[in-house]
Amino acid sequence: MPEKLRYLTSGESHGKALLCIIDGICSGLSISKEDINKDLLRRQKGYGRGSRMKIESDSVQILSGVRWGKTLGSPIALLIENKDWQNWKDIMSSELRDSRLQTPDYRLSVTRPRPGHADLAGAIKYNTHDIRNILERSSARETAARVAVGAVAKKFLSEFNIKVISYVTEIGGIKAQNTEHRTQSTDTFLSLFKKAETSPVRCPDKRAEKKIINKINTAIKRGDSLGGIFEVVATGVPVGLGSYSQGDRRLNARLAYALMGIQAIKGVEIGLGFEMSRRFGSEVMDEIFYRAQSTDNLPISPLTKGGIKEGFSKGEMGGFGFYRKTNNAGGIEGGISNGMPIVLRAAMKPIPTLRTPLSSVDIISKKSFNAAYERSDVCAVPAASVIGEAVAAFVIADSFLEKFGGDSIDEIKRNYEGYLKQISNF
Ligand code: EPS
Repeated sequence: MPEKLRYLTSGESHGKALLCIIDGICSGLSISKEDINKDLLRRQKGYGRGSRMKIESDSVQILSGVRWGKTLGSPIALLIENKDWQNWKDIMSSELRDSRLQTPDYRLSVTRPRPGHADLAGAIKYNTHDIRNILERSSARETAARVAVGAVAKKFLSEFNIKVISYVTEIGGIKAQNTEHRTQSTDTFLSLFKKAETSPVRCPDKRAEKKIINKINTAIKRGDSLGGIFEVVATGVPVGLGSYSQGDRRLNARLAYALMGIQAIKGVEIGLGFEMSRRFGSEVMDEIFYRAQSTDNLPISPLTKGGIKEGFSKGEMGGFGFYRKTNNAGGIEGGISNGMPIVLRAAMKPIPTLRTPLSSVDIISKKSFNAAYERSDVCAVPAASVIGEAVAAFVIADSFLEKFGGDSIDEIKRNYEGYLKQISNF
């Protein structure tokens, strides 16, 4: 997969900290801890989160790659402490300090795999009879690090008026009614986002929000869990990111890959998605129109001079030149961004850690038992939607750099301005 930007995360759920290194961010980009912390906080919110979130208050330490508030062009290392580590110091110690741990003692091990988790497949694969060795890293705690990475990518994209936003469209089968937006503009997406930001379940529809909270309450009472669907939208993305030339260069493929890499994601759609397969071709293609230079006095974005009203994507109504009235394609045609908002949707399964007993088999005794666990999130779809923003922002920043790459933010801006000038004359 072509990459200008790379990152890796490390860290266990109850280990000392989460770490990540981002490689490939240009020099001269302003970045602060607050830019990252605000997304870390957004990820921790959401009605239905468990008691772990009362322990953690995620905050980033910037270990390298930034000096006096600006990136150096060198790798950026970020660290987020796990506050809960204090309660797990012995269990998660890297040292064999406790003599009881010198020889396998299954009383200290997790031997009961939870259905739906990585527990059993992971234990068999990594040849361990202590499932803790598996669940610590397969845990979604790791996503805090990815959100930190995404916040850096978003900061980079913001220099080019690109925003990556999200909201929840459905939880436990209850659908938001106002998110049918295939023909809607950037402004509508931004207003859905604004509503979601003040909703405890990131749902822009108040009536659905109420029903969703009731359903989560039912799940809490039952010791059960719920999944759902969220939408990630990128606005202001120029025409021309990604390519049809190879499968792994297709922007849609890269975005789907990134979203599917989030824990518990079971499906991804772009634009009208699966629904497209049910209709005639004439009903789903986004027809192309052209409007000559506008005479009205539209405020013009400095980065898109040559024809786009502020807040609109190139290719949308609101400026002049080529435009479409619909966006069934979700902003990507032939693996290339087409200037319309990029619309992605991901489905999250219900969290598999349940208080409700489910059948499983102990990996030591081989006896059946009914799994029941005390501490867990009941619904983490709102958090997943923030994580979706992060991974999508990273892919878009990477594709952007692939096209306009440079070593400093000024160089990239010059390259981008040149391209915008070129396409404004197309
Ligand atoms: C998770 C289980 C829970 C979640 C955790 C993900 O943690 P614990 O087992 O400590 O109660 O709270 O999510 C986070 C810690 C987080 O920061 O999102 C799991 O098994 O995936």
